[in-house]
Amino acid sequence: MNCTPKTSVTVLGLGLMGQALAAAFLRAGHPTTVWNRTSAKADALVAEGASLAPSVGAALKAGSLTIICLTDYEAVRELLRPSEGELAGTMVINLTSGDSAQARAAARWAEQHGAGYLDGAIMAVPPVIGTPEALILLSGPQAHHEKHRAALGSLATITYLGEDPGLAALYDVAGLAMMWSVLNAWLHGTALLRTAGIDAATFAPFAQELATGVAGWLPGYAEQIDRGSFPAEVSALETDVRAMTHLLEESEAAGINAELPRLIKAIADRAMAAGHGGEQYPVLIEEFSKPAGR
Ligand code: FVH
Repeated sequence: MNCTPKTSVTVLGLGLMGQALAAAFLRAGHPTTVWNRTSAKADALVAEGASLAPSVGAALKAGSLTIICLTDYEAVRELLRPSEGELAGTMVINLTSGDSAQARAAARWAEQHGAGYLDGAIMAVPPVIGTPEALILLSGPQAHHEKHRAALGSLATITYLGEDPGLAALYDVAGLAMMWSVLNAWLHGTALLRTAGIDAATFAPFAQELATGVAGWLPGYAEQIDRGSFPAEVSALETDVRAMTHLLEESEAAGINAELPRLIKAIADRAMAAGHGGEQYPVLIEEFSKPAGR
């Protein structure tokens, strides 16, 4: 039997994700206090043993650790401002999605009010919270992370990224760029194949294998980017650009949306015009690292 005393926790915000977080704490045996603007969303958790705090201020004082998971940072501001006098001496971990500037501003604000603060990003859907499959990224003072990582381990696998409180949000949006780019590429390929009567389910396994293969190139390409040297070891950009023309022309001829191939080619064309045609694909990092068209 594990007799280690469990950290008392508070969860502010009981949307789909907040409810999953609170339920995972309860399952792991943490004394759990909850609060939500719409209090009925706490009913099932209270039935499972959570305590419902009568106010945000009381909720902040109830746990040695407060998790916040609301729609956005504007909601976090609206929620905490009236109770800012209660923040001193509390420890807040904000798992609300946002950007790095919002995370850094929230960290400064919490610090000014005497609260410890870590910012986090949840890379998981509610049903997997409480399992190692769920991933939570955290950033902010390392001492806070070390103190609270055991309790946070009841929610997910925790990856600590560093002292800059904006890092979790930055990784989060970088991950979103990956996710939507891969999905859009797959949707474009699916739309092309459907013009020949091939359905999405037939293309999906082929696309999956392709995506896995491309993912395997990343460490080598990352080395080139970090060295700032892009020798064409397997293919030159000018060869890729010829294939981009096939993609664009095929898409236009098929009468499907050609915005994605046009964008792909426009970025590569700029790198070609800047004299990088003989180098390898990751040389495009130079185009991705400045505003479009400069
Ligand atoms: N659900 C998911 O799959 C994900 C995946 C990864 C990241 N997230 C982020 O988690 C945040 C919350 O998401 P959610 O799915 O729990 O969202 P909702 O179910 O819509 O719940 C929103 C909660 O926020 C409360 N709220 C909104 N505005 C205010 C406010 N001004 N004052 C106080 N509370 C506010 C809302 O309260 P109520 O409407 O129930 O009264 C909910 O508790 C989000 O950042 C995702 O990006 C989710």
